[in-house]
Amino acid sequence: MLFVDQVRVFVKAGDGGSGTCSFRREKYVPFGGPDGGDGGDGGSVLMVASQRLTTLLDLRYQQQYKAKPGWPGGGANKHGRSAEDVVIKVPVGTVIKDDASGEIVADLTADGQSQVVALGGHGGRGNARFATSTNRVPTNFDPGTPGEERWLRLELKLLADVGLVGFPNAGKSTLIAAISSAHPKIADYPFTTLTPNLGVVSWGNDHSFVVADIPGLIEGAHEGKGLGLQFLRHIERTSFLLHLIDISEWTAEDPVAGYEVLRKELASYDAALKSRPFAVVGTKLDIAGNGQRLEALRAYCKRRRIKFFTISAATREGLDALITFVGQKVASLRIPCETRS
Ligand SMILES: Nc1nc2c(ncn2[C@@H]2O[C@H](COP(=O)(O)OP(=O)(O)OP(=O)(O)O)[C@@H](O)[C@H]2O)c(=O)[nH]1
Ligand SMILES: [Mg+2]
Repeated sequence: MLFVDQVRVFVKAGDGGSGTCSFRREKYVPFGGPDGGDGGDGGSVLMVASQRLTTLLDLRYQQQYKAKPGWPGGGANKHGRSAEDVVIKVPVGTVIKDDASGEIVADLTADGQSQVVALGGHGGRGNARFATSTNRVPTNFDPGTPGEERWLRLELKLLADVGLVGFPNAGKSTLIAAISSAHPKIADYPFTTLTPNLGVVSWGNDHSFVVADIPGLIEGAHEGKGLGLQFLRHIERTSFLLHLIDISEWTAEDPVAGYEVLRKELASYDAALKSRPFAVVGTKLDIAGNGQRLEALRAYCKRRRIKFFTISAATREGLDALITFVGQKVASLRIPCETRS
């Protein structure tokens, strides 16, 4: 399925229905008073977050959403019917921005959360409402107010606790497949993963956290090389990062240099992401050979006091220790700052 995480849409709410000018006409009742009813309200446009959706794809196909206007008022004090709201479903994690000002209209982070993005116009008053003791035959009425309209920019930012960041082929998808029930594509060529995957990892008695596996980064990603940095958007909301570095003997790149490139690319995307808590994970321990590359990375991390793990998703060595550490870390980071001792 196509993964779309950015779209522009136009929303237009319905105008309010016009009030009516009318007078009571009945047999044997001369001089019937004003009886023009009010117009109905125009329909609003709403966005609702739904857990069932994982992409903004539908909104790429339909770009314009218009609600109907309210019905005009009628004679005999009949109020016009209000129009129905138009409801647009979006995935949980959708940030709605006003396209012109860039201002955030809403950030829908919970299933069922909704936001009115274009408010329907109010129905106008009919002439019956203008009658006073001094003006018993008013002919004025309100036309109804226009519905709001604007262009919106939607950005999907997945909700996950932990982000996996690494070069292509580092073993990110293999790790998420080994520790959660996610089934991403895994292969020994770069850029196997083209769209983010989420996996729920259970640990301890009844704890869990959500991991996001995103497409690999390469040197120069900030200049658009490879798939660029666009997918880092999906780990912006994470509280913890894991940098996966391939330490197997067949890999040509130097693991320490690779780590430094990763950090540099992260920093060019967003300084806040660079200061996020993280740990380094040496992957493919089962094929580490004489362990020279592994030891070089371990020594480097030790010197810089960076938490370092080694794992093999193939033999599951080191996975339990990693999961427990990350689980505890995520739990401590989830506690709001005020209550943290
Ligand atoms: N022997 C061994 N091979 C592994 C291990 N983890 C991953 N691999 C292999 O490494 C290759 C790349 O793994 P992926 O999980 O697809 O790598 P990725 O980081 O998701 O790569 P991209 O999606 O391209 O960014 C695959 O052939 C995996 O089978 C491991 O622990 N041991
Ligand atoms: Mg992958």
